[in-house]
This record gives sequence, structure tokens and C-alpha cells, in this order.
Amino acid sequence: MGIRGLAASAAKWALGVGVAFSLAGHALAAELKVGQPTDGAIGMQPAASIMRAESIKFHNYLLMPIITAISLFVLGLLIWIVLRYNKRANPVPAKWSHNTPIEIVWTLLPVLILATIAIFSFRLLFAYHDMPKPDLTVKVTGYQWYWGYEYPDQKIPEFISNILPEDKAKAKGVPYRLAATEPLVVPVNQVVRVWVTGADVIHAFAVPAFGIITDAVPGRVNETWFKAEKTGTFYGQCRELCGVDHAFMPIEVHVVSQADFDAWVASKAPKAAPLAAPAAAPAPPAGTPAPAAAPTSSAAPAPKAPAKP
Ligand SMILES: [Cu+2]
Repeated sequence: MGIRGLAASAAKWALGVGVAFSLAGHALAAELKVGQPTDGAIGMQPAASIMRAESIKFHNYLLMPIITAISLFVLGLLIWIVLRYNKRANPVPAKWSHNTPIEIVWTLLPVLILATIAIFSFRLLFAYHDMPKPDLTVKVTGYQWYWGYEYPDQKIPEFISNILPEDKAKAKGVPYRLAATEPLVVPVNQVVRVWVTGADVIHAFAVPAFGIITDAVPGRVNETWFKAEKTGTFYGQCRELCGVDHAFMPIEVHVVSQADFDAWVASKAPKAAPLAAPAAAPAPPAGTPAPAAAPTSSAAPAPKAPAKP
């Protein structure tokens, strides 16, 4: 019964895998969606940055062939041993237990394979590490459970990006749980430096099409970068389990032309002005008397804090 049950579940599993693969093949033939996941697809989202393209190459042309070859080789060895050296086929087993040439081969070969992977892996890691001169900086803050985006170069103060509610997403024809109320807007073909931090717990800022994922840790600022080479909308999600609404803090990035970006910055600027004005107004009275500086500066964050959530 045990064997029969196992065989039945194995058959079911094989059927499931077969169906999954044919569905995947279907989706692959259909075309992967850019900037978001494709239902039933296998493999990675198409690249919108050179680093992502390099990561996909590293996976598809180095890691996949190596792991496939190793798996097939080990499977072949297993089948060979089961068939050739079972009790019936090989009633008198050999008594030797050591073979120096084989031991040298199975030590050196894995070392060479790992060294090959390491060379290409480190090359990619260093490329990620060596950020080109950034054209603009975006500060990303993870909150429970939404994102805050700030553009220090453009003097755009932090604005909040929440999940777009399901009815609104449906009405707009955008994917629910990927679409956000406010997108992160960046110009195409520009190096965007991303400073990532967390306000409460650890989150992670990840956009697959750009090949970036960086932890948002409270009390420290992590840095990553990307250079989007296609205009369009690209989605990401929080990638660090951060509480009950972890699945509901999507990232929406709009990559636009420089002209559109400038227009967007200008549209954000008027909103920035009233925020900057009250901050500038209490500054002169605070600056003149020394003891007054402390109460005003400590009073300033107090009304701000309840406003954020
Ligand atoms: Cu999170």
C-alpha cells in the first residue's frame, strides 16, 4: 500500500509538474510582461537596466547550465549504480575502498567549478558596488506599511506612497497590490542613486526589472543605484517580512523622459513651497534668542509625527 500510494502521489506530482511546465511554456511563448510579473511564467522579469541584464545572463548562461549538468551527471551515476551494482547484477561486490585518482578528481573539479562561478559572480558584485557618478538621488524610507520618497537634489520633501485600493486599481486598469497612490518618478538613462532606510522595522526596497534589492534598516542608510534604459512603469514590492501588511506596500516606478521628469519636478515644487515656508518662518525668531532654538526645534517634529501615519 505504501509503495502504491507513493507511486500514485509521484504520478500526480509528475502530472502537476508537466502541467506547470506546459503552462510556463505557454506564457513564455506569450511574452513576459515588462516591469511586472507574468501569470504562469517561468524565469525572470525582462531587464530594464544593464545590471539586471547582466544578472540574467549570469543566471541563464552560467549558473543554469552548470547546475543542470551536475544534476544530470549525478542522476546518471545513480541510475548506473542502481542498475549495474545491485545484488542481482553484481552478486560479488569488490572489496577495495580507496581510489586516489577519483578522489583527486572529485576534489579538484568542484573547486574549479566554484572558482569559475566566483570569478563571474564577483565581477557582477563589483559592478553593482561601483556606482557611476549619480545624476540624481532619491531617498526611500520604509514605513509600516507604505513608502516615503524624497528628492533632496530637487528639493522635493518626502511624500507618501500607499497601496492603490483594489477598486481604484481596477478602475484604472493597473495591477492591484503592485500599483501605488504616488509613483517614484525618475528620468530615463540617468544614474539614480537610491538611499534606503527604514523608519520602524526592517523593510527591503526591491524592483526586479532594475535588478535591485536593498534592505531598509532603521538607523542606517543603505545605498544602491540603477540606470533605467526604458521608459515605462516598473513595479516592485517590499522584500523583507515587516508585519501584517508586508504584502500591501508596493513600489511603482515611472521611468520618463528628462522633459517629463522636469515637468513632474515642477508639479511637485508648488506642494513643496508651503511646507518649506512655515519651516523658514519660525527660523529667524529661533535663531536670535539662543534658548528659544531648542523649544522650536523640538516642537517642530511633534505635530509632524502624527501627520505621517
Ligand atoms: Cu515592508
